[in-house]
Amino acid sequence: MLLGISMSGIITDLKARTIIDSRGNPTVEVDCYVDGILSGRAAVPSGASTGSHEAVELRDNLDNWMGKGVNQAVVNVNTKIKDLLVGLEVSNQEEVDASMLTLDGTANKANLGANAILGVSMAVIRAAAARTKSPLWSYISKNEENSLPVPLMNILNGGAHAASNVDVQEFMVVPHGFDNFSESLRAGTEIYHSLKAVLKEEGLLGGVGDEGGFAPNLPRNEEGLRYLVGAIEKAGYSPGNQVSIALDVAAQEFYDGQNYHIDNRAINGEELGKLYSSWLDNYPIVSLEDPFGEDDWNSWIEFTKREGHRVQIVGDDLYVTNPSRLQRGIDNSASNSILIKLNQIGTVTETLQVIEMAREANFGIIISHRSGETSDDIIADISVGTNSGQIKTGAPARSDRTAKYNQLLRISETCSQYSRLF
Ligand code: 2PG
Ligand code: MG
Repeated sequence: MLLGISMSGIITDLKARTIIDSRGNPTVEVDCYVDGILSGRAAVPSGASTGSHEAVELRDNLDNWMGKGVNQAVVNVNTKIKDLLVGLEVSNQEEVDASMLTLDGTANKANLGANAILGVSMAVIRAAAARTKSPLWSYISKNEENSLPVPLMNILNGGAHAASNVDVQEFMVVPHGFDNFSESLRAGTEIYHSLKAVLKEEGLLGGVGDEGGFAPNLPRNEEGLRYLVGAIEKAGYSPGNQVSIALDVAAQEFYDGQNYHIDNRAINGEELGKLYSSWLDNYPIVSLEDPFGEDDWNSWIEFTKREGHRVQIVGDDLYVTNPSRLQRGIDNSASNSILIKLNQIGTVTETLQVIEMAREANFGIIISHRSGETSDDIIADISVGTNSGQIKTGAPARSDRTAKYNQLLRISETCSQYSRLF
């Protein structure tokens, strides 16, 4: 009780606005008021290599903002969603999310927009955690022993995230052989600087891609692997023992429904699988994301059967954080891991459910940013709170990426356990 007013934990207002993201595109930010006090704020990320099965990101398609305005999504929060949720208990996340799904009434959130719905869902869980005065990661946690995730750090960008000729979208370093998160982060950051020095020496240092990694033109995709190994060694670390490599091929981007166009060749799924096997033979690769197109299930199944024992095979565009697509993948052993992105499915509740489903199937779990990001760092707390073991959030450069790494450093002051993977 404060001045005779009962502090009930009720959502009293929601306020959305347009802000701009790391690529200069508009996105939705939402404030959640509880008992009249601003208690939670969240901003929604946005992808470039989006899977076609993702929930709908509502864009205005008008002349302004190059067609990418989110005014309708903002209006939806400030009118319909606000009317729906004001008066609900902020700690009842499942009811909040379920009410929005009912109001939307579509399978892919096309009506209100997944960007409107997710902004509210994230702001509400932040507000609920703030009311309990616990950090978000511990509010999410189910009283288990929580660990900091191993970072997958994207230091060389290609594909849809860069203007280069490189087909593979992300070349990441995975600093796994360290005792704690901060040492891993330091190693990954030193390797980022080593890579910069090597590329500069060879006259290959141009700009950076959307996720802060360097974006050189390379004669073949395999050269990216060679540069990463060189950068790991130059920074004084042992490739494979201390620091390994993860790739996000994002193969849908160069798949025409029949062939994959890579290294200036058109090859089928089987041949592409063989190319990956040769990379696995020659480089310390621990994780391979989206090696095939989002509906090329047969290639996924065949490759997982053949190589799943020696590498993490991660479905991103394949699963789009969607429980029915994940179920199909589990039933058919189409991969052994999943990438989790909140805005692919559109609510916190559904995201947490998909994480649990993946855990029960013994899948590896990576919580991920999008290529278009904001300073919102919720994925850091979600990765610790759900004990995902892995996080993918770009290069250790640019504030939109470092916001997440820096939040993990803060969390590590109270949660010192570290995942020992790979
Ligand atoms: C991915 C992501 C994030 P985008 O494919 O995994 O790195 O990219 O957000 O463009 O889909
Ligand atoms: Mg991906």
